[in-house]
Amino acid sequence: DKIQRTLAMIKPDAIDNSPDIEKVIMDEGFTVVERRRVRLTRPEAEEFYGEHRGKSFYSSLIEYMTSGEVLALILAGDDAITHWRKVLGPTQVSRAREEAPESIRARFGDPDNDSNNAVHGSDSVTSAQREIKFFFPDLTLEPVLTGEGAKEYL
Ligand code: DAT
Ligand code: MG
Repeated sequence: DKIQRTLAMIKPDAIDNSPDIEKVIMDEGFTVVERRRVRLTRPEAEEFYGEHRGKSFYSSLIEYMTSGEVLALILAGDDAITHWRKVLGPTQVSRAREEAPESIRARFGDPDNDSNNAVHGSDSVTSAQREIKFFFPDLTLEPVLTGEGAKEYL
């Protein structure tokens, strides 16, 4: 068990559902540390999803991610990175509906478009650090405190 921070993002197709999604965030026991609503430019979206450059879906993903505002949230909580990924559900909405019907992607994503899956979550400590810095470059975060004294997991 470790306190972590992770980067959550509500994507353009789900921004109108952000109150319902934020209710899930609260009910799951996350603390919202920071929030920012922003429209990504093309270069910003390309940087954020840089690991997918060259893939078949890359250009439509960038198109979609710049089509409207997103809501970026820093979430904190016990094992926040894994916990949030579990609450999201599988990447593919059609799969999420089969395997995790209560998940956010199953409830709010588009089963006919694999890019429009409503929400993002960091997949590791390294990507959480990078993605938090991407959306909140000016933020200096205090180390997360644990039972064994001050220790920064993220
Ligand atoms: P995740 O967001 O679950 O970490 P990922 O990192 O593999 O998934 O992909 C990033 C985003 O790209 C994903 O949320 C939606 C989009 N995407 C992934 N695979 C896709 C595909 N086969 N077709 C269209 N969009 C896709
Ligand atoms: Mg990913």
